Amino acid sequence: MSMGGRLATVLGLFLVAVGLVVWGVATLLTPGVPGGVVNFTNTQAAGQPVNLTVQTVGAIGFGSHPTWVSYLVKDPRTGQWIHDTSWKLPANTVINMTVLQFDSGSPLRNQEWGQVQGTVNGAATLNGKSFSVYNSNTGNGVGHTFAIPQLNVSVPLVGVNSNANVCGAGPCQLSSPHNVETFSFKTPGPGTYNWQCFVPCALGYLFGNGGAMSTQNYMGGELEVVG
Ligand SMILES: [Cu+2]
Repeated sequence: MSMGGRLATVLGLFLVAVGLVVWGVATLLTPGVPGGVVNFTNTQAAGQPVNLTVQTVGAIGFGSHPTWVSYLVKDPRTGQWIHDTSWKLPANTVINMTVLQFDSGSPLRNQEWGQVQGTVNGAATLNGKSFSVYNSNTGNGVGHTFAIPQLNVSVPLVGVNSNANVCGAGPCQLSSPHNVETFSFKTPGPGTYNWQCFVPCALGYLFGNGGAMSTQNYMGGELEVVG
């Protein structure tokens, strides 16, 4: 092979290696499954409340961690459930959340997490009934919380009866036992706000805090609030 040919081969291999490194880093930094960010900024007229529906499942059932607990979000356009916890929302807008809770629960380690905080009118509804605090030592306990620490929002998600035929793999269908919770919060000005579950719900991890609790798209995500 000529000198020029060898140089071209070396250069070509070098570029392939650089490409692989860039692709690898980009993949690591954006583990979001489809789409990256679910866009809720153009689903309704400007200034109108945004409807956002999620479900919480005891086991996601697919992907690289099928046994992990997870949130899923309903695509506002197609109605499909997608495994993506980064949502783009309009600023200074009321977000009407509906949570379909398919997971079982337990008594909370911290009773503070049983309080509804930071929502419009300080309350949430559980299967149609308004509540502002849930005693997790009663009933089926609490499975998860939906919390946005920077906005002081926190809502306990009440568990379903673990002896019932609990949905084993997401996305769960309405025919499986579930609780419906609704609440509203108002987005602030533009910025990035993290949201997460505070109940150490990652089975099999030290104190329940690893795995799904510390991985994007499972028990936490990002609100990308835009003007
Ligand atoms: Cu959780």
